[in-house]
Amino acid sequence: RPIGVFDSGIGGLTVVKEIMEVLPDEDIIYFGDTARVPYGSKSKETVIKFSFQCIRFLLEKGVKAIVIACNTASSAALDVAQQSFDIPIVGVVEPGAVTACRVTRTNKIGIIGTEGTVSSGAYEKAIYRIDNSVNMVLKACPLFVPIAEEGWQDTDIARLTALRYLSDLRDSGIDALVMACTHYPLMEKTIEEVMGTDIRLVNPAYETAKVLETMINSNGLKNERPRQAEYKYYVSDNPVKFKKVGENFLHKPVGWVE
Ligand code: DGN
Repeated sequence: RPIGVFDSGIGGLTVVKEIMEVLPDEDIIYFGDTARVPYGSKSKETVIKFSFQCIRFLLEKGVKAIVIACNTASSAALDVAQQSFDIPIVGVVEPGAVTACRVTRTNKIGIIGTEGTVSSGAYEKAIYRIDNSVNMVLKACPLFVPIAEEGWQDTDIARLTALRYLSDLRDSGIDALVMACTHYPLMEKTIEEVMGTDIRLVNPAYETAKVLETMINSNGLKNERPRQAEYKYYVSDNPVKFKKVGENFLHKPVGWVE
């Protein structure tokens, strides 16, 4: 049976990319709610409602586990989804928080995400649950999202935007920076150029794939008869655009989309 992954749109493909690398034998069914993106500006109740609809859609496809590959949806809906559905569900917030706490030496962590994620308090909650002595600096970098979707992540425009958003953060004493939005791993090189190599960039997409691997193995859900894995993508609007923009996120062609 496949692993189900959903996001508010296209960004979750950065998580799919990592899952493909960490769990190459697993089939994946992806749902991108492209008709209703962004979730970041919507109320918590609405994001929970949408997330439950995405989960039910994936359950109908027969998935064995679900990854909420969106920071906004993970922040709002992970806990209640875990209580409401009888299937393993993983989000992206916790794995990023755990890694940031593990790598920091100065005990000061930066977190960048959408307005919605930054104002939700979800990262503070997740990090304080691990270590309540950690200091955090949060910053919304909304323009990174359209820049990544435009494929401009390695351009002067990206560098100038990163400089504008991140200069204060760079000089704030943090030594780890969580890229807490699905689109930001595309900007990794540019962000690193601005932040310098002493600040460790944490990619929750990769960490989430590792958590998923552990969960799949410990629940006996691993695909025991490996063959060429199958990937299917469903979207609620505009599959043509999804296919075109998605390549930049997946680093390879997006195959079957409906
Ligand atoms: N997928 C969203 C996130 O990770 O927060 C970014 C896109 C959006 O909904 N604004």
